[in-house]
Amino acid sequence: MNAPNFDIFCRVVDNYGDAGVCWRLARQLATLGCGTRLWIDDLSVLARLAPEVDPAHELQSIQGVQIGAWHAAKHAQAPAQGVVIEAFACDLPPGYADTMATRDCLWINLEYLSAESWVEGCHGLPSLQASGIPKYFFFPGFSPATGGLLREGDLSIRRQQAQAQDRRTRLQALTGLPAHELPAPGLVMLLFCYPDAPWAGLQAALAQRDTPTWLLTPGAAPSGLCSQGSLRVLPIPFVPQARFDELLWCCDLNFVRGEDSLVRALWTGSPLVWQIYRQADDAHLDKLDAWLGRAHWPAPARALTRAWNRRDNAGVQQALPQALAADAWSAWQSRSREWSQELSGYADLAQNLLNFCQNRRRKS
Ligand code: TRH
Repeated sequence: MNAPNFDIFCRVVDNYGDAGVCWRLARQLATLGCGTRLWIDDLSVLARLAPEVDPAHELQSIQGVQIGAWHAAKHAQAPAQGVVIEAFACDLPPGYADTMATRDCLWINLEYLSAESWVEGCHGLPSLQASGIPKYFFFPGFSPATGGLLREGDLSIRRQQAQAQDRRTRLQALTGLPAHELPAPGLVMLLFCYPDAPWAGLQAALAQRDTPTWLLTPGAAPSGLCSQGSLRVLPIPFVPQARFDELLWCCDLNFVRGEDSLVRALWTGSPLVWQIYRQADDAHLDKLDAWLGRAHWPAPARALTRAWNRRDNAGVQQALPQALAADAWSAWQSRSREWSQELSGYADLAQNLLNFCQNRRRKS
C-alpha cells in the first residue's frame, strides 16, 4: 500500500511545544515517504525552531515538508485518501474541513503526551463528527498500548558517533562560543525550564558543591540566575531543533520541560529533570506522578523532580545534593539508560501512526 499524504494542522497556544511536536512529526513522516504539509498559525515560532523558514512566505518547502500559513489552508483541498491531523484538538479551518467528506480522508486528533494509564484505553478510539466522518484519537505514550513516542531510526547511531568526540569540541561547534568560555572538567547541565522554576534552590545547591558545575542556558536564562561559588552559568544560543539532540548529548543532566524536549532527553539515556506544563488546579502534578511511577528512579531523583515542579526552592536545594551523591547518581544513570533502551524497543510514533492509518484504510 502506498504511503498516504498527510496534512497536519497546528495552532501555537504558547511556547515551542505545539510547533515543536508538529514539526518533528512532519519531518519524520516525510522521511517515511509520505507527502507532508504542515499548516501553522504562527510561522515565527516555527522559524525559531527551523531558521530556514521565512515567516513572510505563505507557502514554502523545507526539509521535505510543505509548510503553509494557516489562513492559506482555506484555498487548499484535503489530500485524496490521505490523512488530516489536527494537533492537540485545534479546530480545522472551516472551508478546508468541508472538503474532507468528498476526499475520503482519515481524520486524526493527535493528543498531548501523558503517562496516565487511561490513555491506553482511549488510544485509537473514534468519535463520530457532525459531518458523519469519524475522528480518531491518537495518544502518544510510554507503553506499546499507546501511539508511542517520536524517535528517528538513526538516533542512537548518531548519538554514539557524536559522543565518541570530545565534548568541548562539540559544544564549540554547536554554540560558536570561544574556547576559553567552554566547560572545563566538571558536571555539565542544560537548563530549559519555565520562568517560575525554583532556580534559586538549584543555584544555591550547585554553588555549594566541591566540584564545578556548568549550567548551559539556551535562549534566555531565568532572570536573576547567575554564577556563584562552584556554579558557572553559561548562556548559549537557542539551537535549531534539528541540532537540539546534540546539545542534550553534551550534558550529564538535562533539565527539560513541556513535551518534545522531555522525549528528546529520554532518548539520551542520561538523567533528566522534567518540568511538566502547568495546568489549573495542579492537575499536572497527578500526571507527573503517573510519569514518575513509570520511571522507577531512585528516591532522591524523584524528590528532586517533585520539588522542581512544586516550585519548592528549599526542597530542590536539599534534594539535588542527595540525587548527585555517588550511589544515588550512579543508580539514576543506570536506570535512565535502562528506561531509554526499554522505550526504544517499542515502535515509534510516526511509524505507529502510519500503520494505524493504513490498517484503518484496509478495514474501510
Ligand atoms: O516550549 P515548551 O514548554 O512547549 C509546551 C509543551 O509542549 C506543553 O506540553 C504544551 O502544552 C505547551 O507547549 C503549549 O516545551 P517543549 O515541548 O519541550 O518544546 C520545546 C521545543 O523547543 C522542542 O521542540 C525543542 C526545541 N528547542 C530547540 O529547538 N532549541 C533549543 O535550544 C531549545 C532549548 C529547545
